[in-house]
Amino acid sequence: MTATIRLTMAQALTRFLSRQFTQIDGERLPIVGGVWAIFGHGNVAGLGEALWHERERLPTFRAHNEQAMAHAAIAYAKANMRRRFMAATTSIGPGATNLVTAAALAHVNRLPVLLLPGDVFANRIPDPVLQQIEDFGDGTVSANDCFKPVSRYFDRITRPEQIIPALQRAMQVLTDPAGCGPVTLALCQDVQAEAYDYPESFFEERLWTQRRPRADRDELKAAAEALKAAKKPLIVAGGGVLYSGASGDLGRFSAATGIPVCETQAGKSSLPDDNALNMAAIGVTGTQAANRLAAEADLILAVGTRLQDFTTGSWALFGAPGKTIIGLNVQPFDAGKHRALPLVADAREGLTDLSEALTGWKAPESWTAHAKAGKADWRKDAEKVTAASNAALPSDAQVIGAVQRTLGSDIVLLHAAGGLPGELHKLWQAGPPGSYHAEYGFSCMGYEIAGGLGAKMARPDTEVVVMVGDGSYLMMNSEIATSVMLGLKLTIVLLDNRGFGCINRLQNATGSASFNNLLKDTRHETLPEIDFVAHAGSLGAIAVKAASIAELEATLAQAKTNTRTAVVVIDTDPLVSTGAGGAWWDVAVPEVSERAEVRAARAQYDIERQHQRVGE
Ligand SMILES: Cc1ncc(C[n+]2csc(CCOP(=O)(O)OP(=O)(O)O)c2C)c(N)n1
Ligand SMILES: [Mg+2]
Repeated sequence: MTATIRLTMAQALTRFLSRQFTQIDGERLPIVGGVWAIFGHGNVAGLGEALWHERERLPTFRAHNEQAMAHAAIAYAKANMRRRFMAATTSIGPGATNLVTAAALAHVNRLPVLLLPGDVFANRIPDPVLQQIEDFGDGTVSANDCFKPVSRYFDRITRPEQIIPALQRAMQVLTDPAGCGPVTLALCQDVQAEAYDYPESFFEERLWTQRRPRADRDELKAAAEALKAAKKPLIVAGGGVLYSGASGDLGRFSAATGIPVCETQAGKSSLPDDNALNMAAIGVTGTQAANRLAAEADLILAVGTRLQDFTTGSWALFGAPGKTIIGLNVQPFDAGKHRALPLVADAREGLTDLSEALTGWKAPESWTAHAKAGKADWRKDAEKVTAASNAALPSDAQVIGAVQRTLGSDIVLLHAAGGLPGELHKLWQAGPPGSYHAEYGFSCMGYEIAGGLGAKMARPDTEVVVMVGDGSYLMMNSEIATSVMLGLKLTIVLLDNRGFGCINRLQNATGSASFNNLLKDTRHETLPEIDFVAHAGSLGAIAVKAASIAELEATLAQAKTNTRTAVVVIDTDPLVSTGAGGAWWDVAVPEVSERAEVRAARAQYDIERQHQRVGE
């Protein structure tokens, strides 16, 4: 007879989760860092009760917004290099649908998060319950069907025993380096409370280790041969390098072969910025050093990258005719993009095998020297734009310089949307792996502060510095209060340029008039004068305004000694961005318009599009 234990489905779920472990640097740790919860009908009675029982082994955290709590969970997983994750539970209806954007964010960024929205009654007896959407033609549809396209694995639990296979499947997805992403288990309200005799074996402790697939021999041979034939090889390092823990291997591979490395947003900090062969940012927001190599390279070894448009300059950046791409990626879907020679493997394993296959081979010295000279030139350009200034309205770049000078590189610098990602990708001098945390797969306004909270939970001993624009801040700031409540200190630098500066610049660059982006260009009775210091202070932060770059540096130096979340506000210029570096980005300009500026922009657009490689 199998030993069983009678539990509700929700109790079985929390008991199972609290018995899953991971191992990081020899330390055995719970793989689930905790559960974010906002209760309502649909989760308070069932899952809420179960979480209370398990509160010592599986901590529950309360936030102020469901999307924000999922952002925190996602940032936690990212800062843990996907080795640990968190769950988020909500009521049915609006609580659940508030999670959908975050699910999409995790999906795009290939990050693990377990979403547990409440769902309508499986027995349908009290229908329609509060917040039930009621599809006229399909009795199986609920608001949670919105999660299907943005979950790697979606399931609706309509019987208590279904949680047994569902949780095992969920763990496979959450721990698989290739298929990793959000898992949504929609938990019918009545089923959460229903009891079942679960086998005790289901709750045995389990240790999850990182899977590291090795390359197929033929793919490895083809990749090594292509590399040996290359005269101008270039490595593009993506987030997969960091998640694989392959930074050291990448540095050694680059040093041994003389192949320069450039980094995507997710891959930045794969190598420290002071490595002379690290060309740093590539693509639309890239450095001149990286992008001129990309234009000339005859071989691109793309490691752990999705090759999104910001990396490939909308596929106009890699200009050498007949170039070869090698896609070293744990996910075959990515490895074969743009007709690449696929090398399906874990980044660390793949680089180790390539190193062995290339023993004694080096890229031509002139190419390596060309790269190093470009990097040195770029540093001079970057120093100029980030230097201290006493401009009344400093640029984002000058603020970045001040943050870097005061706080150094050995912090977690976190950002997501607005003009900052472009400036930081180019200009931030990253330190150790993971010191640069960009959410630029979805570039979701409102990720920043909640994300900072999750990163701090993952790295409590590291200073977490969030850089955020006024637009993103206004979209989602409530987790400042949570950070104060939990004693998790963040340093938030808020750049107030009174509107959506980067979109206004994009609007102008595509020939349109300034319209509906900067606050002054919106329909208004009164121009809002938002007092961010008073606002952040009201949420419990130590809030200060810096009137200049010098004041910003002094305030940040002071903030280092704080133990409470600090928000430092500085007014910035909405019209300035860094001209050096960068590459074309495909943003479709109207083909007909009454505006001459739009027609001119379209003519230029048609010229630029000719550089796009189609079908390569
Ligand atoms: C949720 C969400 N809505 C809209 C956008 C499109 N968008 C990208 S940046 C931006 C403006 C951001 O404003 P702010 O945070 O002040 O940064 P700034 O552009 O001024 O540097 C907008 C609207 C987005 N990325 N995310
Ligand atoms: Mg702004």
